[in-house]
Amino acid sequence: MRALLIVDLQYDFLEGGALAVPKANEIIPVVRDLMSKGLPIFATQDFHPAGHKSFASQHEGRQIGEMITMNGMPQVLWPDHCVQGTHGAAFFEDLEIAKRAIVVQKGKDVEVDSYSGFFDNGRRHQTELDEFLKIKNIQELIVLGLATDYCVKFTVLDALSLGYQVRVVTDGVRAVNLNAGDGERALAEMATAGADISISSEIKI
Ligand code: VGL
Ligand code: ZN
Repeated sequence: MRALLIVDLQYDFLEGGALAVPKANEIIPVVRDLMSKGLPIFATQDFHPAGHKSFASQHEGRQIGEMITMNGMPQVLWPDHCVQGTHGAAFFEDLEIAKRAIVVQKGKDVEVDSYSGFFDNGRRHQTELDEFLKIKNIQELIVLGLATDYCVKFTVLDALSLGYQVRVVTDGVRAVNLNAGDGERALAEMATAGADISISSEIKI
């Protein structure tokens, strides 16, 4: 059984948001179209407590976009974003994701970041996503959302490692591109790990 997996389609990653991903709003019609096909829909939501340690604001003298070591792991420092209870953390309303999708929240531990919808970055804790997919007998995921080089990439790599078949929709994702080419490199990495990379028009449902 196939399902859509929509990654972090939240106001803070869209145009005008705190961590706006370039051209993010271009994916909205693609997501809308695929959501109309009758597939089961799952969605991840980046959902940080205020003062999350991935925020540059919590590290004196550090800048947004800088790389630090946090709990022994490399960590990019982000602007404050997707803070629980704020508008920026909400899903893009028009698509009615909260109503139509099974939602899994991540990034709720103040000490550790969580790009993947399945595990935190230290792979110490697992979310409910794998369990929810198994309950619905899903083996194949069609993945869209934000951002290609962070949450999409790590969600896809974990999905593959858990044995799911994965298709990434190129016109349904956009990258932060802190370094030029990060998005393209992320897609190449996902393909090498076994993901199919397709434009939405090639996906027949
Ligand atoms: C994301 C950076 C920080 C993402 C989330 O959704 O790709 N990126 N938090
Ligand atoms: Zn985040």
